[in-house]
Amino acid sequence: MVSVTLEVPGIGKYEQPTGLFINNEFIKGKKGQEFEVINPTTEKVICKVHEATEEDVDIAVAAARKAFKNGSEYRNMSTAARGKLLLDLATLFEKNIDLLASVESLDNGKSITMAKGDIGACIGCLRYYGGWADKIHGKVITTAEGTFSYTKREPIGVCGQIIPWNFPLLMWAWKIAPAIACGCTVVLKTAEQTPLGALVAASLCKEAGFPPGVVNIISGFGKTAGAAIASHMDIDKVAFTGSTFIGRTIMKAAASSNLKKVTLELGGKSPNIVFDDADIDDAISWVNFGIFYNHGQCCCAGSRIYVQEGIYDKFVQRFKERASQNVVGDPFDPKTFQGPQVSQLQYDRIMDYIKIGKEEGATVEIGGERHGDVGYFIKPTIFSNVKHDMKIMQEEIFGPVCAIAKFKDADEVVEVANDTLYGLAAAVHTKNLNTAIKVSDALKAGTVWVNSYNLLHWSLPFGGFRQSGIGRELGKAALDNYTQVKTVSINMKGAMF
Ligand code: TXE
Repeated sequence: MVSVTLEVPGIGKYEQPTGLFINNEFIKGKKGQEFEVINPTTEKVICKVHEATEEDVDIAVAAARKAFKNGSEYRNMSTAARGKLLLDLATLFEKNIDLLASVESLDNGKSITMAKGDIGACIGCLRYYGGWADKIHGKVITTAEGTFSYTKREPIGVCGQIIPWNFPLLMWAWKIAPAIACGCTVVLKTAEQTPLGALVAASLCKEAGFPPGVVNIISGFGKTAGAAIASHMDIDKVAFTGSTFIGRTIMKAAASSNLKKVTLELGGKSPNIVFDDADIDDAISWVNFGIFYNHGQCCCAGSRIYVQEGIYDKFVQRFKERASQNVVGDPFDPKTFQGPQVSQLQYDRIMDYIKIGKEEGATVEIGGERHGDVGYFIKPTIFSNVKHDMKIMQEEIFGPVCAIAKFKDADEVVEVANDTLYGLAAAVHTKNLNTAIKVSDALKAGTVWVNSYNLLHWSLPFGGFRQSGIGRELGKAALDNYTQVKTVSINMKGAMF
């Protein structure tokens, strides 16, 4: 195995795989290149991992294609046996929860408490899709006497999957689990910032008994390995989570190569709406969680906060007090709520937006600056007096920064909430059932939470309206992404013409 010995707080020494996971082995890349993985808390190098280039993508795709061939060990498995692979993998995640969570915190900077929550959600997702594997059916469709027609849901084939760095293991599970439930094989590229947890998880796939070539995990960069996946002629489907900009690139590459099927989960600028009649304490708690959870690095982050005029002043004051209490610091301290941003680049992007917000004339209620001297930490930042056309109200910041604005009534708030390119998520806080339903109906978003925020569940479809994406992940809906319908029509009446 290509690996290094690392030390993780709370775990001690462990063997971190660093190779490309192809055919159930950790191997070096063809060009022999490696890249550094940085600890965002200390800004120091954790280790180097092997880098996949175009040639390695070809090798991984060939392995996945071979595993997908009719008559292969994988294709000969019963659907229940395939489901059991995911169930066994879930059990191994459970056994290794401390290791997986610690590696995730080290690599990404998220607090250990949140990382454990992520692994719990991975386990739920793996089990959920393990349960689906033997329940994916077609239909019998009657058209006329003497004909017999049915549909089957067949696996799409070799799937390329490209994931981001904000939830490295959770995105891994969201992508791998439905693909395997449907009988596909996978070449997954992790984000260059956070390759470590996925490689540990890859070794658990082998331990769970996945046949070689079914799951292949490669570390590498977007412009090389990612682009090679998107334009590969022998990949049948690409699933991507990341920026809207790169989502568009991937769709173009898919269109100009082999028209592979595409699903995209992209950016957002989600509105979080608080009405006068909401329970103010609960609403503040959810608004705080909605934007500052995972350091604001959530595609569905509630970054635009609209508060009705009757409670606006009280809300801003109390929200400031609440957010100031969020513990920012060492991810391995169980009391920590917010760790560092993932990278220098993300830190710089966010600080740039903070500067722009100040220059545009918004008021910094709290934060607006770096936290500490080392690590990519940014203080929770709340802007008020934000106008609708300001950049900080329009563009995805992807950090612990939110903008608050006042509104008069439901019509006005729906209008501004919907005036965005995005449509991933939204929330409404009110005690009035009619308001909750009417406003949820009017909001253009793939998910609307009422009196909560960020409550995702593996059985609930998740994805974007408009430029927030194409297709839905999670729930039964994700099975559509990894299967295609075949119609078989049998004529039982002899020649007709
Ligand atoms: O994203 P990229 P970045 C948003 C967020 C953030 C911004 C930039 O606003 O500030 O995107 O983040 C791979 N062909 N989100 O630069 O570049 C890349 O290697 C194929 C929202 O990190 O989209 C990584 O694996 N792949 C988001 C993945 O795409 C390419 C999560 C995401 O990187 C590629 C992350 C290419 N040409 C960022 N270029 C969400 N929806 O949750 C890059 N990649």
